[in-house]
Amino acid sequence: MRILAVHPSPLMYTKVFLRLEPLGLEVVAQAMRASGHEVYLIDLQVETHADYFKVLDRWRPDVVAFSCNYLANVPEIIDLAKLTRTKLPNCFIFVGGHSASFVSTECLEHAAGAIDCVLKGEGEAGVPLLLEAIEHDRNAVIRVPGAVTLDGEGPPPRFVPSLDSLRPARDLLRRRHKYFIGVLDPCASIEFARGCPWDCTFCSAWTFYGRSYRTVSPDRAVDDLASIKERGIFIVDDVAFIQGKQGLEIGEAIARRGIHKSYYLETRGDVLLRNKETFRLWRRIGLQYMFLGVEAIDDDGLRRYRKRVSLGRNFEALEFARSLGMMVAINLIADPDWDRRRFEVVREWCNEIPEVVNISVNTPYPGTESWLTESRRVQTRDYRLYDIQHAVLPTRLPLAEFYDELVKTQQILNRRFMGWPALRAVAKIATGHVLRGQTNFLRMLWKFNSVYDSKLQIADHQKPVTYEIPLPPAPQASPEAKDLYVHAARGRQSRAIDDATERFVDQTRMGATV
Ligand code: B12
Ligand code: SF4
Repeated sequence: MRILAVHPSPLMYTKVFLRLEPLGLEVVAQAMRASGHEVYLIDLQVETHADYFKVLDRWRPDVVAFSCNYLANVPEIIDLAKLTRTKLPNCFIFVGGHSASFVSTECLEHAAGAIDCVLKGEGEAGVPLLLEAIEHDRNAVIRVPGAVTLDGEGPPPRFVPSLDSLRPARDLLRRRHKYFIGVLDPCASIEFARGCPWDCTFCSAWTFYGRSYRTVSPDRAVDDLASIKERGIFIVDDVAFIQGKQGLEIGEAIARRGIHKSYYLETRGDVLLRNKETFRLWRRIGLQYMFLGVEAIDDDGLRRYRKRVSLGRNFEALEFARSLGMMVAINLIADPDWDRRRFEVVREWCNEIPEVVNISVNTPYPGTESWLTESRRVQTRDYRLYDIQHAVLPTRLPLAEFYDELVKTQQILNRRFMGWPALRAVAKIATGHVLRGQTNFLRMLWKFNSVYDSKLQIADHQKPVTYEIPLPPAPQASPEAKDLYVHAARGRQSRAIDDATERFVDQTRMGATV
C-alpha cells in the first residue's frame, strides 16, 4: 500500500527556538516500510498544507497516518482528516502518537467518521498488525492491540520487544537542513532511552510508558549515531543518562570511534549529581547544551509537582552544570496563580543567574495526573491553548496582565541570549553556518517578539472554538493507575523510587539499581 505519514505544524515554541525532526514518526515509518509498504513522509513544521494536498492529489495514498504528539495539534489533524476524507473517500485514515493516545475516543468523535482508527501507544509495535488488517480484513482492525475505533477497541497496546531493533527512516525527510536547536544548526535527533520512572503530576511521559524505563544498548546507540550526517545531535530522552553506566559506555564508544559531534540533552538535577563522571565525559566529547527541569524555585512548588528532588539538590546541580562550562538552560513552571510580586521575584532570580531560563505555564492536560485532579477548574477546553505557553487555569491576575507579566519575564531570555548579544558571543560559529547555507540559527535570533506577545496570546483565547476537550468523568483526589496509563505499568517494584536515596529499581535489567 501507499502510505502518507504526516507530522503536523509547529507550535509557539518551535516557531522561535528550535525545530526538530519528527523522530517518532520516522521510527513508525520505518516499521511501515519493513512491512512491505511504500511510505511518503511530510513534516508540516517545514512544509505547508498546500504541499500536503499536492501530495494527496498526485500520489493518492491508500492510507494516511497522522502523528499527534501534541494536544494543541488535535484540531489541525481533525480538519486535515476531514478534508482528506472528502478527497479520498476510501483512504484509511488513522492517528497515533503521545497525545492521541490519551484522547483517542475524543479524536474519533470530533472527526465524525473522517478518522478510521487511533492507534495508541508505541507505533512500531502496533503498526504492522494494523496495516495487515487494513490491507486484508478491515473488520480485524478492532482486534489490533492499541487500536481504537468508533465500533470498539482492541486489546491494550504492546511494547516493542527491544529498542535495539528500531531504526528511524531518516532518509524520508527531504528538508533536513531545516532542523536545528540554537547553534546546533543543522541538528538531527537520536533516542538512547525511552520512558521515565518518576511521576511528576504535570507530566505525561511516565503515564504513556507505564512508568517504565528502557535503554538502547551502547553498540546500537553508537551505530545509529555514526550513520547521522548532521553534526548537531538532539538527544530526545526525557531524562538523559538516568543509568550513568549506559551514558558512560556510549560516551566511551563515541570517543573510541572518533565521532565528533555537538550534543543537546535534557536531564534532572539529581541525575546529574549522581552521574557526574558520565556528564564530564560527555562534555569532553561534545556536549554543548544541557536543559535541566528545575520547575520551581521553592520547596513547596517542587512538592506540589511531586518532583522528588529538593531545592538544595537542584541548586547544587546547577553549580555542577556551570562548572562544566557549557550552555545550561533551565525550565521553570509559571503558575496561573502567580501575582505581580511573584513574577518580580522570579525575574530578579533570572537576572541573577547565568543560565537561560525557559518559562512554561502550569497546564493540566489529558494524560497527566493534574488533568484528573484539576480539570474542573479549566477556563477553556480549546485544544490549541494546551501548549504550556497559554493559561488554561484561572489566573489570579486578570488574564491580560498575567500574559504581560509572563512575556516580561520571558523577555529576559530574549534580551540576554538572543539578538545582537547572542550573535556577538558566537559570531564565528554563525558565520560558519551562513557560509554553509544554514540560516536557522541566525533567523531565530530576532523572532522572539513576533511570537511572544501578550496581545497575541490574548487573541488566541478569542478565536472561535470548533473542538473542545471533554472533561474526565469526575474530579479525582487520588487517581488510580488504570485511569492514567497508556502502556500498563509492569509492577510496583519497578516503579519504586526511594526519596531518601533517589534510587529506583530498573525493571528492564532484572533488579539492577541505578
Ligand atoms: C523530544 C521532545 C520534544 C522536542 C522535539 C519534538 C518533535 N519534533 O517531535 C521539542 C524540544 C521540539 C519539543 C517541544 C515541545 N514539546 Co515535547 N517532547 C519531547 C519528548 C521528550 C520526546 C519525544 C520523542 O521524540 N520521543 C521519541 C520518539 C521515538 O517517540 P514519540 O515521538 O513519542 O513517538 C512514538 C509514539 O508517540 C508513537 N507515535 C508517534 N507518532 C506516531 C504516528 C503514528 C501514525 C503512530 C501509529 C504512532 C506514532 O510511536 C512512536 C514510536 O514509539 C516528549 C516526551 C515523551 N516521552 O514523549 C515531549 C512531549 C511530547 N512534549 C511536550 C510538550 C508540552 C512540548 C511543547 C509544547 C513544550 C513547549 N515548551 O512549548 C513543545 C511543542 C513543540 C512543537 N510541536 O512545536 C509534551 C506533550 C504534551 C501534550 N500532551 O501536548 C511531552 C509529552 C512532554 C511532557 N513532559 O509532557 N518536544
Ligand atoms: S522527571 Fe521529567 S520526564 Fe520524568 S515524570 Fe518528571 S517531568 Fe516527566
